[in-house]
Amino acid sequence: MTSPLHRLYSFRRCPYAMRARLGLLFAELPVELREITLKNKPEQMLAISPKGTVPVLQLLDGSVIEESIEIMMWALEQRDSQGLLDERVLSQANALIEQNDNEFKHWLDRYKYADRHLEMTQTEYRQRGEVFLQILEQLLNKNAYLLGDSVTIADIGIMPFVRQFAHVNRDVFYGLPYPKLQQWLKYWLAHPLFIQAMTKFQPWQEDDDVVIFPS
Ligand SMILES: N[C@@H](CCC(=O)N[C@@H](CS)C(=O)NCC(=O)O)C(=O)O
Repeated sequence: MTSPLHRLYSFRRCPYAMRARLGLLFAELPVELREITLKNKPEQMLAISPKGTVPVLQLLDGSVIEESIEIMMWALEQRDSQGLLDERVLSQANALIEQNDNEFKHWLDRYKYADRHLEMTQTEYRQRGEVFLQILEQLLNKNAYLLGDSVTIADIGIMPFVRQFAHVNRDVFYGLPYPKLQQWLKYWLAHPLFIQAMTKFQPWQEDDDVVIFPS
């Protein structure tokens, strides 16, 4: 008999869910994973988190964490052998993640779906997004990671969104004058924990056996 685990509702391609999975992996905290599709959310997930976004972490004590940043924080508060929550940079990390989620994500969505937002051209949307990329490039000019010589919550919290931006058009992205950021992204794309975070799972169905992540 294996003991029960905390349960994560996740969606492989969602950048918020990616950061939550990365947080759990860095915390070395296995969970029961329920892969969902956004078009067909399980009623069990909606019952505990009616706002209907992923990721959602249901703890064994029944409490629910339904914001990706809080899932990362909670996981790393359990175990943080690599110091991702380094107190010296935590407020800076939070500010950078907030800027990612509030400003950069706004322009990223419009850059990605420019055909649905005709107020500006795709190039203009990309350039608005690049303001944040320039901030990241400046930080990476100083250090290998965003906030110093070692990984922090800022790197794993922001990386999935830069990946999404890059993947709108890889040729364009790798042609931009952000060599440090390009190197940083490539490092993360090849990182064993990111590769693990991107494992494919079939959408969960009620009668399925428990899926453990990482498997
Ligand atoms: N603030 C939330 C945002 C999560 C979010 O928006 N996730 C998207 C998928 S990437 C979602 O579930 N959207 C609901 C939908 O499209 O129905 C968090 O950080 O966890």
